[in-house]
Amino acid sequence: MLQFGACEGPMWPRRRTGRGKVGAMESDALREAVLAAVRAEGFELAGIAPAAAVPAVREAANDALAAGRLAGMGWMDPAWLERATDPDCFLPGARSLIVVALPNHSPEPEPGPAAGARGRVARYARGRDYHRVFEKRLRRIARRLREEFGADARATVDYGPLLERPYAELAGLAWRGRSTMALLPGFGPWVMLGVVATTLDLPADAPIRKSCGSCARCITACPTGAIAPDGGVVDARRCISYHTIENRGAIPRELRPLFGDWVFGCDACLDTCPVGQSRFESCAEFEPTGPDEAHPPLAGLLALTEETFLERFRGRAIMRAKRDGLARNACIALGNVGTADDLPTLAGALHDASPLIRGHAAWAIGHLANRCAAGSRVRPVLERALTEEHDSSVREEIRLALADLQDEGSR
Ligand code: B12
Ligand code: SF4
Ligand code: SF4
Repeated sequence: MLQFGACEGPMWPRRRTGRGKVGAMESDALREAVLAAVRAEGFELAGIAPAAAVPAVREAANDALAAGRLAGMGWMDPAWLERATDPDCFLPGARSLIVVALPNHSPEPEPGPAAGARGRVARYARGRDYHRVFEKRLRRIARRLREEFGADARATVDYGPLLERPYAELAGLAWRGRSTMALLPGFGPWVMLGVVATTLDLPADAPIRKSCGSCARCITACPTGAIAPDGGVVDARRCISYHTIENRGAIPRELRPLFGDWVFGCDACLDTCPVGQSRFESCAEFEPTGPDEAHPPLAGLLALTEETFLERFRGRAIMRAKRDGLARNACIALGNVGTADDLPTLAGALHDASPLIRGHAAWAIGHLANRCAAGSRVRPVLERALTEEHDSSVREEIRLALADLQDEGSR
């Protein structure tokens, strides 16, 4: 019985539909014609998976949800996970999933002029928003499948709901790494994924039979210990990527010192992966146009207003963090990698309109002052802020920062 209000309908096998005007075409010839249409849109990396439900993945995802490992991503409820693991819900009558990938390991830009402490943006988010990079091309493929192949078709990148990584495995494109990333031969984890579901019945690719073997580098490299000791599971509650992108509230205090300079996403488990270390060309649209997109000056992020945030990040994945989220992340990064010269910037952020920023600025002032032996210099700043602050959560942050503050003589 289907639960959680999932879509109704048979699981597998399903009815054959949509052969349309290519009904007589040999299936191998049909597959080649479809893949040619996919390649014509610039997707050299593509594979075909049967549009089958994946109940084992659903179960694992529901376990993650029940254990709290999906943190605050409330949209991933059991009904969402049910739909995201059954392509028939995404496209009724779906028979095949065309899974495509675009490489995103763009080269590091030349270092910019000295601009104080800089943060770090995950590679996938340095250029154009990947949703936009994929969407137009995927929609054009779906249109061709409808118009030229007489089939139904529907495209997605990310939002589906459709879990993309398990289908990349089934499409013979990738295998699953301990970091939970889909690893592509030659490219490792450095690809973004997209899917076109279609009612065409296309011969599927054979899954790649590979595993991480004895490697556990991503598990060791994760700064926050978010990957389970045996791998294969990420606990979003500890994941820097989750917190800097999806979390709209306060970042757990004990994790903040571990964030380093990350202000949007995190590549630590990808950077360390030995798969795909050979050089390859990345999709040009993922390349940053300058150093500030990869390593933005942190003071500049704290100075953003809602308007300047929109102006600067429109069309880029960073929009997802929103202005307050990005400024919160910048506070933490400044606390971790800034110098005593950044204390006035953080003191200014104690007057930000957002309590989220004021609270994180208080933490960052305390953390940075302890790092640079400037405790006695900032103590009066925090004490004054405490007398002026009305928000209880910010008052608590200031109190904790004061309690942790080390005066120079006490070091
Ligand atoms: C939500 C989400 C996140 C969340 C949660 C990720 C997570 N690991 O749970 C957060 C914000 C933390 C995140 C982070 C990142 N993400 Co993300 N994310 C997604 C999204 C939208 C849904 C994934 C999801 O539902 N996760 C929920 C958990 C439960 O699923 P899971 O870990 O993927 O797999 C579970 C089960 O499905 C099961 N499982 C998986 N495969 C199989 C197979 C079998 C046989 C079985 C039994 C079980 C099983 O094991 C896990 C159980 O815990 C997908 C896009 C999509 N629609 O699929 C992108 C996606 C997975 N993310 C992507 C990227 C690039 C990232 C980051 C690298 C971004 C960054 N640099 O900061 C990090 C990497 C973190 C990591 N190590 O996974 C890419 C991955 C590409 C690739 N090569 O794998 C995707 C596919 C987006 C895209 N369109 O390209 N992401
Ligand atoms: S993205 Fe960063 S924090 Fe999240 S699992 Fe990978 S290394 Fe750990
Ligand atoms: S770092 Fe090692 S264990 Fe982790 S995904 Fe890559 S190959 Fe697998």
